[in-house]
Amino acid sequence: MTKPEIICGDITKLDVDVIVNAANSSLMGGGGVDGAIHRAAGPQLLAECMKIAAERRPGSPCQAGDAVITGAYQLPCTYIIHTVGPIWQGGGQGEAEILASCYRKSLLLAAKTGLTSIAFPNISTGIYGYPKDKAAAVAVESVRKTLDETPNIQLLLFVCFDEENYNLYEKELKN
Ligand code: AR6
Repeated sequence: MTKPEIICGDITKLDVDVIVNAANSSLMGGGGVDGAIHRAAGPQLLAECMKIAAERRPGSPCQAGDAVITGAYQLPCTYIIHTVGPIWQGGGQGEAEILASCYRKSLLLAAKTGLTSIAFPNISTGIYGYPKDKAAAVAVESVRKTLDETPNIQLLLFVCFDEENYNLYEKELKN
């Protein structure tokens, strides 16, 4: 079975089949990794997101824990999966289940699309305030469980933007 790997760096630079975006429910872009992805992909990405949003639930086109796929336009990868992580509210509002669902649904969507390589950022650990140690544990557990069901996925990267996250993932993956 594929073993998740970790790297440090900017997810927008990766030449994998699909990178995952830590988006918000509007799918209209934002700060953090979402802003970096939209800037690097170019305005056609927002145009596709607007089209998807118009076809889905008004006001909240992508619920927390859900995932949608688009093209990647100017990025070196081929697709982008946009998933919406939970906003940390202390841990009693189902945050762990929602975060696990982001990783699981993104991976299943990549596999269903026939893709073989995927890169994840550390969803919810920036603007959404999820404690990094807890988020790393949820992410690793969720992808390990889901990889059993996605034999076509040959490369899964956790892309860490800071050393703290890199060290936390390194520890989790050793367990
Ligand atoms: N490559 C890889 N990781 C990155 C990059 C990058 N280029 N830039 C930031 N990160 P965040 P969230 C890391 O805040 O917490 C947006 O406004 C960052 O260091 O991007 O899920 C959305 O529209 C952190 O570890 O996403 C939502 O409104 C991780 O990516 C909201 O932020 C996630 O941080 C989502 O918040």
